[in-house]
Amino acid sequence: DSRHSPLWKGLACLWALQLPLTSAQVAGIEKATNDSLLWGPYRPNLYFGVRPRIPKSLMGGLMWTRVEDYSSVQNTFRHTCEQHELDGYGWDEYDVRSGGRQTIHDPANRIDITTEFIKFPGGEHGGSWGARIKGTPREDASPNLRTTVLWYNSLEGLGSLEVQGAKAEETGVEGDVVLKGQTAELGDFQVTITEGKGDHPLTGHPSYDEKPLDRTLVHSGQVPEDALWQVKNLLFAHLKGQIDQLIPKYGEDNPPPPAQVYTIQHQPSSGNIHLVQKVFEGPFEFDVIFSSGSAPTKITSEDLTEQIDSVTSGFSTRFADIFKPQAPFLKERYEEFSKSLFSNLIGGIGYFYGDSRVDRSYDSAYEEDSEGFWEEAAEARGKNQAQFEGPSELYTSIPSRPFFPRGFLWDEGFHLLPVIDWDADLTLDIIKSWFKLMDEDGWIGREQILGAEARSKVPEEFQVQFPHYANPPTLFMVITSFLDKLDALKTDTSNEKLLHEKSYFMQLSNREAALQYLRTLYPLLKRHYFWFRKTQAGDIKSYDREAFSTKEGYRWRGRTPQHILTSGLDDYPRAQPPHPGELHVDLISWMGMMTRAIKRIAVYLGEEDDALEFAKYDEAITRNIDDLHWSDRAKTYCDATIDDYEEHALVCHKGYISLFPFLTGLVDKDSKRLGAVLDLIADEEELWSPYGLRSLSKNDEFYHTAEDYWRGPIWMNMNYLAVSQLLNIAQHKGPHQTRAKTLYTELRKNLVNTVYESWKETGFAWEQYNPETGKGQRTQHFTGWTSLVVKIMAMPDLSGARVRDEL
Ligand code: 6A9
Repeated sequence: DSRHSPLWKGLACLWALQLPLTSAQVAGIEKATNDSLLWGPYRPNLYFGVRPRIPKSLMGGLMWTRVEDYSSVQNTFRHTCEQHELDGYGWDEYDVRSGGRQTIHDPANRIDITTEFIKFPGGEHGGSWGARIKGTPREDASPNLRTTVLWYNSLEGLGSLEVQGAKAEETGVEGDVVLKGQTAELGDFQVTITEGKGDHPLTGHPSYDEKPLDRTLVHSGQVPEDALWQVKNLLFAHLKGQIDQLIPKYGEDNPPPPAQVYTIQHQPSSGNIHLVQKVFEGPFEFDVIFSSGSAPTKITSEDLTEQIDSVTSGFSTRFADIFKPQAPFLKERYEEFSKSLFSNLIGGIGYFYGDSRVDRSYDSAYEEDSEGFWEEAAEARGKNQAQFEGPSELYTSIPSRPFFPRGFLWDEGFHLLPVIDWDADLTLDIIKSWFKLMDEDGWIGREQILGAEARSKVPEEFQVQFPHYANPPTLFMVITSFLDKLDALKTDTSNEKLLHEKSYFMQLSNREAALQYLRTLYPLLKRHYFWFRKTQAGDIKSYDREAFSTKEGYRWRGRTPQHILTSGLDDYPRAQPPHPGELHVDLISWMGMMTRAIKRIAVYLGEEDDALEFAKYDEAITRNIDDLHWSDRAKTYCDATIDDYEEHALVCHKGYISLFPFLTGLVDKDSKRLGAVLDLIADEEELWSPYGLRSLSKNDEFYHTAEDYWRGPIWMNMNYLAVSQLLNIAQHKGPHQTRAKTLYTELRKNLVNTVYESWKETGFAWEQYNPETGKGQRTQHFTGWTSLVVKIMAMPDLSGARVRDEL
């Protein structure tokens, strides 16, 4: 386990002494950090797919199906994650540095598959890894369940890959299959697909002599690079060719059994794709081992066995230290649940590379400054002025493996809040990756659909990104969390929790390294910040003088009458009809959060002039949130617009939007508005439900109407912000402390129960939860921000109960 290697130990000592590192030591740290992140299941759109963080390189993937009849195979051949075909799957345990275990429950194929993935550091090229693939027939499987399993490796870019030793004249490979390869980044390497364990069907059919199923079949090919990701189509085309030969040979009356029919032709050679097929009867197990040529030793199956145990126990200890669920969630089952959610979040991290579509026409309709602007903008979008840009790369976690296996900007800020507690260096790397996507103006695209494989999942009309459209700047919350950790370490070096985490906290454990990181990032953060200020500025001429003088008012660009997708709360009700003089209270709140974050970094870096400038904006934003957005009548924060009389009018739809100043930390514990905010939260006729806070008040005319996406259902990202703010108020003396404590305790319990109950019942985390029943709904296996319950469970119990009602 890399954490116990001498390098890590040495670093821990240096940390303890707080010695400044030499530049050679820093380089060593960086190499170790990068190396341990090179490989991973970074193709999260697949049930199991491995690749390095290299644009064009070696990829691997797994496919399987039951082969007991001729017809079902087409529908049960597993490769890409799809909704509603499995009874639950995902990582039970996963750590990006060392590996973990995934289980897949596949009822139609009557089998459970586990994929264990383990990393082995060493050598000059990012180390080696091993994967153990196991199949266990389910209870309803026939005793001789027949399963076809394929592992494939493909190679993009320069380099070579070829099968060692195997001959096309033979009927298949006995023993292990070995692929030898070489690329500039990976050096020389070898991939071994072991013979493994398990019985093979003895079909008795004459075709068996041609292809005895106790041999491993290998088919190598050379295909255009852009076809490589469509490996299942390639396979099906090839299988069809095989079937077309087999059936006439043996006649309709005596066809070979399906297990025989659905086999590839044994044709091992060199090429950019290699399919390796095994056919099993009953349970099975085999390993795929990638050995880096420059690593000191070759990895064996025994090494893999040993490491699987050590990684598992290491994970559990560390998990308990960092995320141990607090009362009332003390039963074992909550820890298992928490581990699974967190592992799926971190095991869902992917590396994406490819071109993307952007409309940089700067069409004048995109100024959105006239009445009816949304119609003109829609027309401009319809002109298809998008171009291909890039290719670019992105290292990110994703909202959902089956449905949205790609990067989403504002989702990522939420994903990284648990991740930074576990691995700060990883988190900082992901943030860097996102900021590398920023253009010269300071824009980052909301949805990152990189490459043809990613695009294949998105209807044409949603593929294009627009450089005047924003999305909430949640990455700044993560940077704030990083600063919190730096501060905590400075004042409390004995903090057990932080000490345990430190081996993954190079940037934290060395102040110089942290400063260097922030210094490099700071200009990018500034550019992004000023891009927001400029492009999303509101037109506040018509509002009152005081507010006007500071100009702090903001409007999301890209709205239509029914949607503001850019805000992230797609169909939440807003002013009608849209107006260019509209001001959005969620956006000014995000601007406030972002201003405070960047101000804090400026202070940290000694950028005093900047800090003063940001302090000015901070003050003005805080004031304008009240001046422009507080409704005395509705006793809540509201969007603003210009009404028929050309006057400032508030548009109040109570729900998440009304809470935004509070959710982003801008309502102080002593604020005279806080009481009303808590009233709204606590009111069962409005936002409070036994399952969490509703996105829209039950009393709102649009509650539960139309798409009903952000019009009532319960979302974990917003609830996480609410419960965090309640905790903050509950922990400090103030007029609302006691009430905040009660609300915090209840909300925390409700949220955890909701996600837990649905998970227990369905095997999945969900995109949102029904406000009437608490049931998970919309996207299944939504392991993105729903995983925030991991942090919610780890929050302190403030109930003060001495004898607890344990759940
Ligand atoms: C459209 C359909 C196969 C919608 O979690 C990602 C986003 C959030 O950022 C946003 O706040 N989700 C939320 O309102 C999902 C968006 C998916 C758009 C994909 C194409 C794919 O069809």
